[in-house]
Amino acid sequence: MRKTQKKIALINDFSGFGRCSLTVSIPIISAMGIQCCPLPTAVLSNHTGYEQYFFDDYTQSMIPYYTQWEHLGLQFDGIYTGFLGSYEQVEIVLDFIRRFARPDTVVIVDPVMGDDGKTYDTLTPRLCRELVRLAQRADVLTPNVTEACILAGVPYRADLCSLQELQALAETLSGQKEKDIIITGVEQNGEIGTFIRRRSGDCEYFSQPLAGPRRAGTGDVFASVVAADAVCGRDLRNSVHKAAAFVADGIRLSEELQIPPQDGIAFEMLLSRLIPENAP
Ligand code: PXL
Repeated sequence: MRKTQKKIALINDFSGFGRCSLTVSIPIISAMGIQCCPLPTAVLSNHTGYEQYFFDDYTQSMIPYYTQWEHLGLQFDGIYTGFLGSYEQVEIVLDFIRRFARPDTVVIVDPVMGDDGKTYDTLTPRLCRELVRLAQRADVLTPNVTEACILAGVPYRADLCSLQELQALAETLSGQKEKDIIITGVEQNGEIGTFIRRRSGDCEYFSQPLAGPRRAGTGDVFASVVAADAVCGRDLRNSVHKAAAFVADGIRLSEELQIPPQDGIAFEMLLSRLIPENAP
């Protein structure tokens, strides 16, 4: 059979420091053998978890930017969306999907909204409502517990971790369109868990010991591994285990290197682990 390479559009912000969004997704997904085509939503000096940051909203540039891609006749095997800089960007992303997705294109939506029960600075109520709409379009949805609660319209609780509650949350999120839902960052008894609800309705939960304190960009590292595997049609369960193990190893290494939690996961030295065994 002829060898081909998959291509993914990454709709996310470019933060120059702090290891999140594009600076995490591009190296990880590239190491997994996929061609990455970034469409920036904003340019930041550093992510919004720091006290101060420069923020340049890219809303007005996105359509002219991808119109050129249309002239090039581009189509994508995957479209992965993360941090959006304004509520208007949701309609832009939905337009992008209409223009660049084939029927078999996998749409991965990481609904970047907040963590630990708190929302990020840039999440306005309007953006929040629009992200609920975008989440409905996903084939693969990767919220953390905070984001899952916001999307489902239920109050966040740090101890929201029973299987019944997670199942009910995921069921609400599955909405009208079948999708795989992965709820990350379920913390209980010193473990960190992941709840999976497949598009078939089958559910699964697994957890592993906490590798260290929470870090910035963890969700981006996790979703990048899952997105790369989803585009390649790999089994969801395996890729979720792979992503969780990679995040845990990254957290352990970052602790060893004494990297401040705000500066993200030092994944760079671990990238070679993600290169597929059958790589040329
Ligand atoms: O990791 C999520 C994320 C992405 N992009 C920006 C952020 C954050 C979290 O703080 O600030 C700009």
